[in-house]
Amino acid sequence: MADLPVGGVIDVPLAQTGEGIAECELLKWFVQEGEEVEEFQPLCEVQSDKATIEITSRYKGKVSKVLHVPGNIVKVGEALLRMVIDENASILPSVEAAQDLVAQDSKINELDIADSVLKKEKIRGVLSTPAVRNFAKQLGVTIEDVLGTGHDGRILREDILNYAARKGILKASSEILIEDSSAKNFLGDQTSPNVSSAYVWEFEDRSLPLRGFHRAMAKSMTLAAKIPHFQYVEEVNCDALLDLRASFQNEMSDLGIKFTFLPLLVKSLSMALSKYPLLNSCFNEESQEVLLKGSHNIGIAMATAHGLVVPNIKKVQSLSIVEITKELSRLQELALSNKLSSDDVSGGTITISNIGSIGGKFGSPLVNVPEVSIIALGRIQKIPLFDEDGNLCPASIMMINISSDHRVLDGATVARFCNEWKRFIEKPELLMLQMR
Ligand code: CAO
Repeated sequence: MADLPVGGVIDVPLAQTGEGIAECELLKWFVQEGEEVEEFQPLCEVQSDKATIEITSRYKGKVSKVLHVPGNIVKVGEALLRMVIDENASILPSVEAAQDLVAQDSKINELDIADSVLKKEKIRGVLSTPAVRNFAKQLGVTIEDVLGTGHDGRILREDILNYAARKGILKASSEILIEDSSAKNFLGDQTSPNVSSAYVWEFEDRSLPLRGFHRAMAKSMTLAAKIPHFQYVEEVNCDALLDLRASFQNEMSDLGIKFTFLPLLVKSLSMALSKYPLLNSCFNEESQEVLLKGSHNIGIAMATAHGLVVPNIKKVQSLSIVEITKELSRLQELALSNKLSSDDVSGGTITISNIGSIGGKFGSPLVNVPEVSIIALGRIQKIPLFDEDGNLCPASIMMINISSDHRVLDGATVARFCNEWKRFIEKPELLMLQMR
């Protein structure tokens, strides 16, 4: 470790925020120049490819200069701010020391960060300002039901907006966020290009720097496009799924959960994966090895105002449908407020993109590297079909498109897997035979 100045000026670097993370976007400052700072006091919030992370101070001292503005991309090891440190300060790592730390302790650091983020996420409470409470009241939202994403679990205005949008009390939160002037600060001045609010009547060219998850998507899709893919498309009859969902809604209303089709699809997917583990694998190009993953960590693509993010539901093979529903809801809430932890978005083994919840017959996505399969679900649509006796009858049909890494999977394996999954979706009672 380099010599440490005591009672002097020190540049505080951006330490490693997770394995393989080279840079982060500075989202916001919690401190300003001239402010006295305690050890462990939050300094700023940054966003990596994987998660939003609060950076806390290792020092007691005074901020003499902030070196970046929100929106800047800061490299790991680069100075974030300058501080005049307290005479009695203990250990004060320098930039070089932080970089050493990066090399040696990235794994530990990542776990620490994931842990601290998780701890923060677990804090549920009714910490909020009167204005936010009033806002919740106006919308008819019970504030106790809302997960606070502010400091120490504080419930913010955008938490209320996201919750209301998710529960269908309001239109999509992203639309409101853009319209809402206080929320403009939340998203930054830069309106996300994939979020529409009103019609735009300005015809000047504009340059939009890629930030946050959008930047990560650009990187990961460029990588994925190099992989030889093949697509397998199938139609699935969802009549039984619709009945089952209606039955869950009616019979289990006391659970206070909104059931959608997705948890049923996720559970039946896991069941089919148990028979075809090759679809739940990762490919290591360097060693030319396929790693069959023991857990079914099923990723769900979520388009948010902050970009596309894919949190995953861990160990689906051992979760009940109620547990999957609750976990999906937790992940969706955190995704909308940009508060997913790196644990939530790491370790996925296969991905579902339910594009049909927005619209469209089918999509043809690219795999989420190093996974080898991604499944796009189209919109469930009622169409006329001939039954076995040749009579026309209505059926709720959904197109599924399985995109796979052709270096690992062949068409026959995917077709067999799809037949199995389709059987579970069309006759969900079969799930009971195998469920543990
Ligand atoms: N076809 C028809 N209806 C569908 C559907 C589908 N494929 N998927 C969902 N729905 C319905 C739901 O049942 C629900 O209906 P009700 O309001 O009548 O109950 C409604 O659409 C809204 O569902 P939802 O989106 O809130 O919930 P979900 O569990 O189905 O999906 C989530 C959760 C997080 C995947 C979803 O909210 C979301 O973000 N979807 C966007 C998908 C996306 O961004 N894909 C990425 C594309 S780029 O790879």
